[in-house]
Amino acid sequence: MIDQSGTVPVSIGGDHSITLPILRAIAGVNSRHKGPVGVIHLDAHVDAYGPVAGIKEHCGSMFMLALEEGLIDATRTIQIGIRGAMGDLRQDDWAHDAGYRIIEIDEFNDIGVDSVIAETRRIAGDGKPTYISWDLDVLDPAYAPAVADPETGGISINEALRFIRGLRGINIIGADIVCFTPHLDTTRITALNASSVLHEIVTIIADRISKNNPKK
Ligand SMILES: [Mn+2]
Repeated sequence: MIDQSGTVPVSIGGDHSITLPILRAIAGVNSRHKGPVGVIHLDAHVDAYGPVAGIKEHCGSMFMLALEEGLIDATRTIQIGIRGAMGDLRQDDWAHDAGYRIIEIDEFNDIGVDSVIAETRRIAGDGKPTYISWDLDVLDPAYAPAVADPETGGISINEALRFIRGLRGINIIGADIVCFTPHLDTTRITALNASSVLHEIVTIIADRISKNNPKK
């Protein structure tokens, strides 16, 4: 019902498992957008992992299950900032085999944020429904130490904000900002940067809506 009303859901907080029920609500065949959507996924981890301790739905499986459930379009899904410790040398194989465009942190640094923006716009497509899922651990712990799974060597907040501004015009149908752990945020820098990411995302959504609905 909320989806049918035309709502663009933007959430902040929670762990990454919240993405799957959001996508079920706004991206399934019964949704307003009627079928698989594109995803712009910022994260240190691909989160396309299989069951853990026998549990299928967990905070690192949503980009496996969402594709299996027909909620997302693999050819329109891009994962950016991937890095971090390998618990299993094959842990990212499923995401690669699925056909997601994966920009690991070394490629990000090699090509620079403007080229990452261009590649993201190419994958997302013009005017097509696209969801943003933003794990705060894509940021370097210098900018976001209070996250669930911190990984060194991430992007800067300046790169993050520039990246989001570069997405202006894309048809963003919803977004989440996840994995903030407030009790660890002793300096409040994570909250400051998370709210800045939120502000930029909401701004590009509002910009597109206002341009599509000009005042008479
Ligand atoms: Mn992560």
